[in-house]
Amino acid sequence: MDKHRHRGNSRFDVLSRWRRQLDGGERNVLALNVLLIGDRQSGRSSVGNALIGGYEFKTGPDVCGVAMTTEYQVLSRNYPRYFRRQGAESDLTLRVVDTPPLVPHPQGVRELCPEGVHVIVLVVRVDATHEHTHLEECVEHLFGPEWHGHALLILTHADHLKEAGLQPSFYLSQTPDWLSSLSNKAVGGALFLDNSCDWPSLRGQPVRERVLRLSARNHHRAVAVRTEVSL
Ligand SMILES: Nc1nc2c(ncn2[C@@H]2O[C@H](COP(=O)(O)OP(=O)(O)OP(=O)(O)O)[C@@H](O)[C@H]2O)c(=O)[nH]1
Ligand SMILES: [Mg+2]
Repeated sequence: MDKHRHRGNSRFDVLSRWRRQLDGGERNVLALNVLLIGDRQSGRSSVGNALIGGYEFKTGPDVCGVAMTTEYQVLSRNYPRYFRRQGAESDLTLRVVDTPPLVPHPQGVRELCPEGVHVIVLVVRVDATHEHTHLEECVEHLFGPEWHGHALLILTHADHLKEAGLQPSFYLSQTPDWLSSLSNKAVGGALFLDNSCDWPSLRGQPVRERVLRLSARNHHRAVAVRTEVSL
């Protein structure tokens, strides 16, 4: 096997994500696949909207226990001249994949992201941590232990924390074992998000920055969804 290949990635794949554009000057484009995973009503679609800086992902309360999001949805957003790399300006294109609650089907994710996922966003509500969501088992099933290096934990409904006068650091020190485990294993760390305020483009800024930083840490290598053979 080619020693540079790693779960569907090769140097060629990595380089091919950097392409040239000719719209008044050449610049690079980095395209990242971002997968949202979380329990019903965790705030996944709202996090998706923050990432794309819009309202295209449908959000709202569940109806009679049925999630608002029942099918996969992919939305892309290009951020022109978002960062500099090796002295050149680069666009950032985020391909955000919203999923039905928990247990996304490996085949579904593979079809939407055949080249793999760069960043896995685990979405948990700060006020729903008493419900053990088995999020870790779910992400481990999809990606194997490699998920750690690609995961970012987003704790939504941070406004409820503010209202209760709780500091994020105190909150994290008091979380149940399943959430501490997620937060310790996710290399991208934990980020608190209040989706009830500001424009999505504004509140999405720190999320996009974390996504980019985490992906850069992995040299923009994607993690592939496990197949039956790799299990
Ligand atoms: N107060 C507050 N409400 C939020 C926050 N994030 C999401 N919501 C609301 O919570 C509800 C669920 O948010 P969604 O983003 O639709 O959650 P979801 O996980 O995609 O939901 P399903 O697709 O039904 O599983 C919506 O009414 C949102 O407006 C937040 O940070 N604070
Ligand atoms: Mg949704």
